[in-house]
Amino acid sequence: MPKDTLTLPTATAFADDVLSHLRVTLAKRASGATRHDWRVALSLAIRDRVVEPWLASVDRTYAANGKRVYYLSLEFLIGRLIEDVTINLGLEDVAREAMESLGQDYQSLVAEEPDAALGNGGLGRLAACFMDSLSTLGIPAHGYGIRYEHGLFEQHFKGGVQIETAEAWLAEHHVWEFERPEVRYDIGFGGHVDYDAEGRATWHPAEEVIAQGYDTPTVGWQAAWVNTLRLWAAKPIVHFDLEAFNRGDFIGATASEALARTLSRVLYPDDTTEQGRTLRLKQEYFFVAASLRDLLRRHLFEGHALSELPDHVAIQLNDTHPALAGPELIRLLVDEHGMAFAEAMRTARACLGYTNHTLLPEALERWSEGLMKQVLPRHYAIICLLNMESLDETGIAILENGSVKMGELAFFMAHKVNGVSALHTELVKETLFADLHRSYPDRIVNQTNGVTPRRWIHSANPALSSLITETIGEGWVSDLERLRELEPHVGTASFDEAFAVAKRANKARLSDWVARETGMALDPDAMFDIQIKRIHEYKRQLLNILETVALWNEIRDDPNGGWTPRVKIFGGKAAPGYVMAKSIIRLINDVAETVNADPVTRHLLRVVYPENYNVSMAERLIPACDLSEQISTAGKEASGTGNMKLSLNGALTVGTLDGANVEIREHVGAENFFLFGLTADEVGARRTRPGHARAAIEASPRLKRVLGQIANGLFSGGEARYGDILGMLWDTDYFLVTADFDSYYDIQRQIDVAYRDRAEWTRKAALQTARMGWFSSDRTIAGYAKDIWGAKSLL
Ligand code: 26Q
Repeated sequence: MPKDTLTLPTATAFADDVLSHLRVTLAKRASGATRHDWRVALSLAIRDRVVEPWLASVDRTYAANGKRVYYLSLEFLIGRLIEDVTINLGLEDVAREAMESLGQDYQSLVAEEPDAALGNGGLGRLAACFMDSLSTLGIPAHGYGIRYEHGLFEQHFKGGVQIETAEAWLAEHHVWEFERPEVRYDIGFGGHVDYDAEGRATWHPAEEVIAQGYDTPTVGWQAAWVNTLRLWAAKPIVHFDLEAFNRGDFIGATASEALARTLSRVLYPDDTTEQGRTLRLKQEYFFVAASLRDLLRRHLFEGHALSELPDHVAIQLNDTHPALAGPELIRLLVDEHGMAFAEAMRTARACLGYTNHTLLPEALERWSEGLMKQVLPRHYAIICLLNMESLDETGIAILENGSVKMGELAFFMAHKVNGVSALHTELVKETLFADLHRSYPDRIVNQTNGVTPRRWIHSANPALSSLITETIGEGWVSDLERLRELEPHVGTASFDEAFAVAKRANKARLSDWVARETGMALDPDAMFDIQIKRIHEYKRQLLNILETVALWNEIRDDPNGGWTPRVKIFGGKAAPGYVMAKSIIRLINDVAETVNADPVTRHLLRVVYPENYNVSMAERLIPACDLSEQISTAGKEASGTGNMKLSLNGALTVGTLDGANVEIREHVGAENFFLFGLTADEVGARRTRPGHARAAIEASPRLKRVLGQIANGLFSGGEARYGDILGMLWDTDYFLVTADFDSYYDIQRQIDVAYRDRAEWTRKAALQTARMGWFSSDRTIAGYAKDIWGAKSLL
């Protein structure tokens, strides 16, 4: 890597770069510049320094003539970029000083950048961490996705109820992307298929749009390598059909425009609404088709034969959302390049890998055969052939009851299928794909998730990061297992005190923010107990808030009982169509209002639920956490990645034996993990016991009292507002909130006691950081590269 690109400019030189962009790019004088102008000029000055290492990485990739990784994902939950890129460039001190010299507050400018929220949650954020690690490891890679005009909706609370408004990150110029007007592909939909005398198929789509590429560089640690995130925007095929317009055909003139405008308009917040499902299928095909054509063009441009595709191309499918890549790659090879079907199938399979992220039946994608045939007639025919191949090879169908099972399709078309934690992978083998696993016993592998240390500790937690560097030196940011070197220091007075000071400072900083945002004053010495993630029944925010009410009751019964002061912090959005999740949000807000107003308990218990949880809020909350809530029904959380970020930053976990919690507990030590609840096996057995929920409530006076208070409207001004939640808990309780309640309440009281021994708690907290190094996404990506992709680092 050309070292000179990392040579840092002086603050004066960098300030000149910023001023130059202000004048030359934005045509503004410093005297007339808005804060937005300053931020754009700063970003461009930073971006300038990415270009050389980026071009150098491209050159080296072509020269090496090896394998490229293509990560296909409908979501990339990136967050803000100024700080991320600055830190990877080692430029943060220079940039800060330069902006101060220009009379601008660097920190607040950085905080005004809108989040790129092109994802819903874990799956999307994982894709962003993976891009970071691919670059840090120097593995040539492209991320491919959609350039949504509107990312995940913004969440507001009105009377405690979630209201959604459109997010508009592209409303202002997005400085990090490079528009590529020359990278365009026509993408077709609908129509019919013709066959010639040799049985060769030609698809004649009824409508077409253009996919146009926009590239964002993804900068690795110290800019030693830079990869590309290429996002596709839909554009109309003809800007305007003047002829049709002149004929008076005003509708026809805009048909392609209408489709193009909607295709990349908005990120789907979930799969709970039937509405707009056709559009979702079109989005999936749109970005898969553009990406495959792009990578085939590159492959052929390099002079390789199509039979060599698997030597140069590894395509990873982030869940089934891009599973049409299988049939589309076969279509391109057979229909457009004349390859025989059997060879095309073998070739495609050798390129493809599929990552499963969920066992929840409702989250498994199925498309009706009718819709598939209508939107993608040629692909439907190919899927029918694959269905026959699958039945022949394994006896397992891809088509069932009139629908295309995307999981089975992805599995059949991939040479490797992976789960995202050890437990999840075993459950994938035993349940979801048990039959397929018997037919292909070597296909399923595990790759436990990880998180990028650059964003999730080095950048988000400067206080802890400095302490680590002072203690073990540089190097740990790109080699996180070196955190183990902290262990001999843990338990020494000087290190533990410094660790406690850093945590206390982070909590004070969060308290200031909460005061600004909500007007509520928090005590930074209270335990900060945090649950941040999408709101879902299986994640059991309900269990947490019911326990909060039970605790409130006990404190009121005995206000001088030596209670440990706690702040319960919630963050997360519910899918707009997910009625029960929205009800849970309202209950949390209702409980917060009552509890926070109680003069008897307010110094001992607070409930905080800031609006609009996103990546940037996560970066604020995670460094300030004492207790991390990972309390999903065992067997339901595929992995979790928030659990890793919180523990890495020195939070202790209260959790079930679910997802990656199992492995986190193994790494940090069982004595440093607060375990409770039924195991995945026990959950299965309990659920089938008739009347299990009613029996559990009757057996727990504490829980019954809480449910009675909710039923009586104690938190809703006397109004019966929560019949849905109460009915669900008494009669079904699929996620076993009632079964785990007592176990959860009891462990929380043990946690209260543990927190009061401040020295011992700090020691355990520091051990988390020292022992969590394995959960770096660098380790995860190295695993994919070795076990699935056969890809090499070019560093
Ligand atoms: C499907 C069909 C139609 C519309 C939307 C969807 C859809 C969208 C997003 C289905 C699923 C998702 C997201 C899933 C997800 O985030 N899963 C999480 O992935 C993380 C990374 O592996 C894991 O850590 C989490 O455990 C898992 O829940």
